[in-house]
Amino acid sequence: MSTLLRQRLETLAPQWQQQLHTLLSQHGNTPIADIRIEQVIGGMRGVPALLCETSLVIPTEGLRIRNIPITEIADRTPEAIFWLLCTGELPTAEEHDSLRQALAERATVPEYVWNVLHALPRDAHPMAMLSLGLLAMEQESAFRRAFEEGASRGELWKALLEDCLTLLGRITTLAAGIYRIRFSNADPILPDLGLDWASNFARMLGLPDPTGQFRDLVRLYLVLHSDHEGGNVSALTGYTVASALSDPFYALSAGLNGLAGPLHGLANQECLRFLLQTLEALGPQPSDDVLEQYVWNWITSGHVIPGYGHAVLRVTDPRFTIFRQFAERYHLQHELIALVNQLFQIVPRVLQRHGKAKNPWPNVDAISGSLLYIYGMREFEFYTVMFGVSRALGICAQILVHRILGTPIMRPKSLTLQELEQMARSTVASHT
Ligand code: HAX
Repeated sequence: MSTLLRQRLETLAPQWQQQLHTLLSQHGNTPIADIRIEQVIGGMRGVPALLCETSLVIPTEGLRIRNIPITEIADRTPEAIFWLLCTGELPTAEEHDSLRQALAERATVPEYVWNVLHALPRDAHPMAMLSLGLLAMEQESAFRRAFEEGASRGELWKALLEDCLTLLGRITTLAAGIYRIRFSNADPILPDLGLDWASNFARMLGLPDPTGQFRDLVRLYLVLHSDHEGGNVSALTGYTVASALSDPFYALSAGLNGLAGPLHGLANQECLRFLLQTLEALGPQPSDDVLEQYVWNWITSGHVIPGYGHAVLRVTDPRFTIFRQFAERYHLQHELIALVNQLFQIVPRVLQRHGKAKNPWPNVDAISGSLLYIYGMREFEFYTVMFGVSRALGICAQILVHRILGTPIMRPKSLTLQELEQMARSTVASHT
């Protein structure tokens, strides 16, 4: 057990609970928003209806983790980010090392999990393998055991933290093992308990990395994808499942199932497919005019441009910019990076001309897959697993904070189309 993280949270928990209690007792009935019918039907877009302490996405700026812009902490380790997500503070060196050690101690994946994965069809999707591998370990849940043994509601978060550390400790070994089983028919590489989370993950993937640049990319990747406030499909799913007091194994597995959708985490896989198809169709270094026409044809034939647009962001995703800076720093000369940069000049203009997408700018997926590809990870069905390993940090931190705050089971009110029509009529009548 990372006693330091638990100790810090034991100090912070009463302060957060008091803050929540005061807000509810003073303003519990204060309305904060009107909701339009198009929002009810449109995936609750823009409805401020969720509590999320770990991060927020400012439409005109991008991700902030615990109110720190991602651009200021992109050089940190995933351990530091997880500590920050959970506590709202960056860890001291001692705290950081205790968390690193706690994750390393838990990095061994039990044999029965590998047996489950080996029993799957050869062409199982790596995301299905990841989700299943996590779920297979559910019977080890400390949270479920604590609940069954009658732990008080106020104490449950401690067992939940224990599960989160188990899940995070193991997920890198599991994901790297899936990469090797699925694509090379090779055995998983055992974790090196002396390494940090990202270095171990990079090492267990087994790709050649003579310069250490791939390890640096993996570390950055794990930091940048860790959290994106509470309303995205994976975080919201994880939170919803955990709100029923289903344990973190269920919640994380469910959240990652949502990440596996092409409009969400699978977009990086789709994005790379799009880039490679474009290169195949047009050859390297197409002219701007040729590329613009190609993009236009792509959109007008009913496809989306993967890696562009966002439900919340209205500017270039800073995580895209950070990845571009990584490519510049390491002088990556590759036709994919050239195409990513050329598309960045062209796609926003085309999307604006097309006139549908509310945000014509690139999101993180517009480049992330290209970097993995250049460093030798060519199996783009695996890219969402990379994303999932990172997003596990955010999902775990979010459900942990919710359990500390003791928020109740999720239960928004749903409405039928007929009820909405009636509500619309009575609102219109009251205004005339
Ligand atoms: N290319 C073409 N059309 C696009 C588009 C794109 N990149 N982005 C949005 N549009 C279209 C939508 O399909 C929609 O068309 P319809 O009205 O015909 O359905 C219209 O523009 C309005 O959409 P929006 O309000 O701007 O966007 P949404 O909030 O509905 O959806 C998405 C946001 C990210 C799903 C969307 O922009 C998209 O499909 N982008 C491509 C896929 C992608 O990059 N997904 C990853 C997003 C980041 C993420 O979650 N990563 O995990």
